[in-house]
Amino acid sequence: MTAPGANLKINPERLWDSLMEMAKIGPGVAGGNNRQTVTDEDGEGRALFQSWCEAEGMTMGLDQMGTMFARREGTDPDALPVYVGSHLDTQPTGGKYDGVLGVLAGLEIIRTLNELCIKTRHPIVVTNWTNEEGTRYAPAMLASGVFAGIHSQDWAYGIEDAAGLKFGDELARIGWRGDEEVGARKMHAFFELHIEQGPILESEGKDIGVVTHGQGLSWTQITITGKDSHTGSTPMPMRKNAGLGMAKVLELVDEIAWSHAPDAVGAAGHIDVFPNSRNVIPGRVVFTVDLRSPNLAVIEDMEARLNAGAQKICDEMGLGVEFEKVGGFDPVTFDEGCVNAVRGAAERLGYSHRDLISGAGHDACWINRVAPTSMVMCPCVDGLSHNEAEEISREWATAGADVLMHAVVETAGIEV
Ligand code: HGY
Ligand code: MN
Ligand code: MN
Repeated sequence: MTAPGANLKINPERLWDSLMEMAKIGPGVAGGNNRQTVTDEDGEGRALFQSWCEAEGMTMGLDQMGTMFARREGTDPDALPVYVGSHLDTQPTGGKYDGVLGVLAGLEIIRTLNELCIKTRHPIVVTNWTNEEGTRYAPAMLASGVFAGIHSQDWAYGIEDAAGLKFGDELARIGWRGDEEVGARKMHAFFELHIEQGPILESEGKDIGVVTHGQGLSWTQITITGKDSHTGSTPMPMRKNAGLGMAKVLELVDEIAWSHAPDAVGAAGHIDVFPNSRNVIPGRVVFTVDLRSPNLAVIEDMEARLNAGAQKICDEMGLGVEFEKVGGFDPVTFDEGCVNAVRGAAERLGYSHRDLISGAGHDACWINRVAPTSMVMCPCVDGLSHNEAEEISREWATAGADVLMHAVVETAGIEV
């Protein structure tokens, strides 16, 4: 006799239609999305998600960081819920699936269970974490970081974007600052489905990544100060070129990352040049160096060499330099029980799979600190993400959501 729920499968068309519907909100300029955190578009996406959840009979919780918790009751109201979700905010030139797949696959689980009148012992809560991307407001995974006790809420509320608007004010302005205390909720487990955002699964022809670990991350914001002056009439020996200093530092970042190949990576994605005028030598540059590795000692070595090397470059060029750590977390080992639930689901469903270390950071990396947590990954085309051309197949989305559902339902306990 097959175990209850053994043949559970999501509705692929319904999931795909919801992904495409959500993608209409905060469209990008090249087919992707620009639905940055606590913008009006973020608010619209939240409202659509809430309407879908309420149509499934779920009750919506909202905490003081704006994280959304849509709850489906279990048969045991005292049992801690199983949480499942990800994030609806996107990069400025983001794709349609980064984060969104994890939230809407969570909703699809509820839709499927409702359709089949299947109950679970533990309640299930589908979650949309505020500001996972950390682009408009650094650091990444902000709300899940407050939830896990990493950051204070007051500090998070005070973070300013490039226009000087505070996070807390913007969250209130879009009407999604809830009353619930952040982190008060206790979880039986947390599962997150996410596209890989890298090339491994597709290149190996694997449907599912069983995420055992997440690599660690370090964000250092560097400010180099020189002297604005005329690009034409300032003799070369007199120049204090902050832009040239940055270029040398970025060359150093690349060299440091390569020195720890193949597991370490390094680059700067955020660069502000002042005054950013064609005929003015930059007097100030502000940029963020992103260093990552699955190995904490490697991250610490890269940070130390970056700081020492950048200081040396700037001293030799007569430039000022300041360093500020603006984000980071240690490498993550996910919960063995939750990882086994994911692997067992992939095996039972007959999806090809392999263990995987997540190259990107995710809310699960922080939630793993406060609850048993693991992730499911599906491939994405050419491993491309944080690019409007991000793409997945319906089959990959379906496989990921099926495995997520089985891991969640197994953990929540089917009531027959
Ligand atoms: O930066 C990251 O890894 C994530 O996409 N926020
Ligand atoms: Mn993401
Ligand atoms: Mn992302």
